[in-house]
Order: sequence, then C-alpha cells, then structure tokens
Amino acid sequence: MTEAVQTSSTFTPRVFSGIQPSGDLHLGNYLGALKRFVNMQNDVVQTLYCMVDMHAITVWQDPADLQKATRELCAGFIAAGLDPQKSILFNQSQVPEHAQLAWIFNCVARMGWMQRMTQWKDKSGKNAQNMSLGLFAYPALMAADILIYHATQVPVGEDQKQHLELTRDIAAKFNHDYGVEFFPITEPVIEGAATRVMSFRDGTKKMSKSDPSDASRINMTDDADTIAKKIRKAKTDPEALPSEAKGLEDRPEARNLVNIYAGLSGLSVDQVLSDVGGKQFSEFKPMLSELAVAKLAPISTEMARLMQEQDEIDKILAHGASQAREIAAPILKKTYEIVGMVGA
Ligand code: AQP
Repeated sequence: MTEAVQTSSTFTPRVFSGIQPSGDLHLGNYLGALKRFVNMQNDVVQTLYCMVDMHAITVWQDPADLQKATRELCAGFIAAGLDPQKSILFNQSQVPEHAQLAWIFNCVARMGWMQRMTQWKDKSGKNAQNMSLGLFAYPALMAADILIYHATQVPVGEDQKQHLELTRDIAAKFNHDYGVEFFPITEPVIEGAATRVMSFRDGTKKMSKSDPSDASRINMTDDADTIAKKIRKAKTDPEALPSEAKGLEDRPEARNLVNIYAGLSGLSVDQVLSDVGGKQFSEFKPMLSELAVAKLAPISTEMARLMQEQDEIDKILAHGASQAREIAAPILKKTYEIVGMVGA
C-alpha cells in the first residue's frame, strides 16, 4: 500500500474551472462562471481556467469552428477580466495529463454513477446508443481536469453541481481503494443570483450554447442592438413585477430576468425588487437592456479586438499549458506510482 502524501486539510487552496468551446460564449456562462472566475482571480493564490476542447468533441464539432471557438473563448476570458499574468489560461488538449488521469478515473468510476448523470440523460435522450462513448465518460474527464491540479475549489453554474459531486465520489473512491489521501475532496463554488440563467424562450430551460434558437440566449459577441432586441422579445407573463422574491415563485420567466438584472448589477434579488416592484415589463425590459449593454458591450468590443491578434492568443495558450503541465506532471507521476505502473 502506498503511503499518503498529503491529507485533505493540507491541500494548498487552488481554483480550477473550464468552459467548452462548443459555440458562442453566452450570458449564462458569463454570470454562472466567467464573472466569478474573475472575482476569484483576486481572492486566492493560484487560479487555472481552461478551454475544455476535449469535452467539446464529445459531440460533433467542425474542426475549423472548434479552433475559432477556442480562440474566441480565450479572447472572452481575457476581455471579461482574466489576466494571463495572474491566472493560468490554456486549452485542455495541450495538457495531455488530463486525458491520462481520465483513463485511471474511467477505471475508478462505476457505470451506474455515469448513468445517473442528468446531463447525460438530457443530452442522450432516447438516442443513447448513438451517442459517443466520450459523452458518457464526460464526468470522469471533468474529474481529471480538476484533480490533476489537486484543485480545492471549482466555480461553476448550478447545472454542474452533480458532476462536481461525482468528482468528489471519484476522489474518495480512489483514496479509499488505494489507502491514500492523495486527491482532495473538492468544493463546488456555486454563488450569486444567476447560477442558473434560463432561456429567453422558455423559462424552464437552461440558457445553452447548443439551443438551436439564437433568440434563446445573449451571446457575448452580440452587439447592443441585438442584445436590446433579444431582451425586448424575451418571453414574460402579463403581471407587474412583485416587490418580494416570493412573488416570483411560479413565474420562471420573470424570475429569470430579475436574476439576470441582479447578476449584472451586483445587487441582491431583494434589492432589485425593492426598486422595480410594481413596474410592468414594458418599463423593466429597457432598464435591463441598458444595464446588459453597459456591462456586455465593452467585453464584446474587446473580444473582437483580441480576435485580430490570434498569434498573441496562441502564445498565451501555449504558455498557460506549459505552466499547467508543471503542476500536472508530478501529480500524474505520483498517481501512476500509487496505482502500480512500472516506470512511473
Ligand atoms: N444557463 C447557465 N446559467 C448559469 N451557468 C451556466 N453555465 C452554462 N450554462 C449556464 C456554466 O458555464 C460553465 C461552462 O459550461 P460549459 O460550456 O462547459 O457546459 P454547459 O454547462 O453544458 O454549457 P452549455 O452552454 O449548456 O453548453 P452546451 O450547450 O454545449 O452543452 C459551467 O460552469 C456551467 O455551469
């Protein structure tokens, strides 16, 4: 049995999170994840943020689109406030240790655990037999993304909570099976008013890159007119806004727009409602548009500028990948030793 090298209580605080370059970065990704990546950049010692291109190919991606989306995502990270001098920014496929650890975790995780994942069930639907094996194994790769850095905190949107729980289960089972305390039991960080931004067309469905309707989401590349038009057309109900949060129960579309206002302004839902309670949507939507344009237009302008400097983006990704490998390689080596791989 291998000796424990580090116990959970002694893990250095480290933040990891990722976003898939599987389409346009949208408002849900921004409020649920990216905006909070930026806040944490200033809070903790080391932050690693990844463009998870290997996750993206679990469903078909046109190669040229994948390249463009990866660079655009990196531009979005930087335009939103991530600083390559402070955070390690890289794309997943440049750090092969993710895939190597994922194989070990494929052998730790159980089929039943994967079958219970709601994202797998939602994405595979009635067509599971035709889905890629990668889509099924997605949460084991996600566990590897996190644990290859011994990350202790992972900022994510609400939809990733179950995958984070599975990451904890994989770490605990590995530690138990091999009699070590090698992997930390990572904490999900799911905070703020907008941890689950919903579609503008259906307040019961998550805002998502893969929704075929572009009107269902605000893309971070949308210009001011497009943002205003999408908010104007967003589905609502005929009632005026309530003055208290409990008045939003059973009103998913109204709740969504109020949550977005709170997320963008930094106010709590109660504070927003104390200002806008009693107003009709005809009055509230222009307020929301103005706020969204003020917060998002500078990001999209900066993204467009950075996209003109692709060599610079590629350099940032390559440099970030080499920094990430410095952390990942010894953790993989130790994992191989624990597992009993000769030559590790
Ligand atoms: N609607 C959302 N509200 C709040 N947070 C969200 N996130 C995604 N959608 C929302 C958070 O963004 C981060 C990156 O997500 P991802 O791109 O890796 O995967 P996803 O959750 O599957 O996002 P999409 O847009 O729905 O992509 P597709 O359509 O390709 O599957 C995560 O932290 C996520 O919680």
